[in-house]
Amino acid sequence: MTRIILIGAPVDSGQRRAGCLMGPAAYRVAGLAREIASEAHEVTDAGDLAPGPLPGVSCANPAVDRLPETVAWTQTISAAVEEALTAGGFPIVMGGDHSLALGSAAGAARHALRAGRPLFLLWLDAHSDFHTPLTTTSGNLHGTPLAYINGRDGFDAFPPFPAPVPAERICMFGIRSVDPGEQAAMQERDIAINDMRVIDERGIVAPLREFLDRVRAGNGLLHVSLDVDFLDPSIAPAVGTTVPGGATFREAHLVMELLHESGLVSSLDLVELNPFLDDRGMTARLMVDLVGSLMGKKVFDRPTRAK
Ligand code: HAR
Ligand code: MN
Ligand code: MN
Ligand code: MN
Repeated sequence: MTRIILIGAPVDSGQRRAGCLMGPAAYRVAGLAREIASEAHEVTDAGDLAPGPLPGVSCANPAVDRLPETVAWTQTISAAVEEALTAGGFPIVMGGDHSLALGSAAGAARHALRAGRPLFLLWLDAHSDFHTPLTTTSGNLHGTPLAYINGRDGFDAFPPFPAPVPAERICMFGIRSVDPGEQAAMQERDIAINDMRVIDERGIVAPLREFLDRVRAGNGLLHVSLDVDFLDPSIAPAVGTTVPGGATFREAHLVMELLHESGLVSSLDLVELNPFLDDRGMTARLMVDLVGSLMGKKVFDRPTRAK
């Protein structure tokens, strides 16, 4: 049994379409706590966070939108995630847009640093989110968290990332939208990029097992960041940045089932759900079902055989 701590993070400063701030409420309505409890885990809902006072920060790139608000959220979320992990819990951050991962990953990194263990990152997303505040042309900071986590320059307005995660410990799945500025930076680094082409050719299991083997061998902690747009828009319409050709229902569940079996995941983000764009709650419900699989739900409990 794991002690799950739900943390509401109604962040919407990382992008310009209103609605992500309703995300935590939608997860509650869709029964996230119930789903987790039904897999015999203890679950506490810590309620919703609020950002602290706005810091007086600015950025050389005039396109950047709502920087002070995003920095304030980063500090609040980082502290909450670190506290949950230190208390022996498994934090699930209910977003909110993907800029919340600037904070959740920082909190996980600070905890890992103190535990003397390496942090690994699994990024499930249509987008690579590898911009810095200096390279983004949209100015939407939800496109930047992975660059912050990897320790790229350009984040002077933010608290320094505690123990940046090297490329070899980062793995992306579902990628099908990369901006030219991100492309160049990613090509210089040894990140495992399982874009949709790789998933089409190899399936999702082999590349995921390769990554999980590395996490296990390194005795690592694993932070998983699940962006709604990882999923194909036909099954998950409630997101502002849909990209066709995403993960199928079964591919997504399979990822969660393998993650459960691995026992390696230590914290999770659920990001980019915009309930205002949903179709009768289908996306919120699918996200809740995916968490169910991560918590150990299966159709048939097979007797364990020697492998
Ligand atoms: N790369 C684009 C930008 O920087 C789109 C980023 C969209 N990001 C998310 N999260 N929706 O993955 O604006
Ligand atoms: Mn994202
Ligand atoms: Mn995305
Ligand atoms: Mn279980």
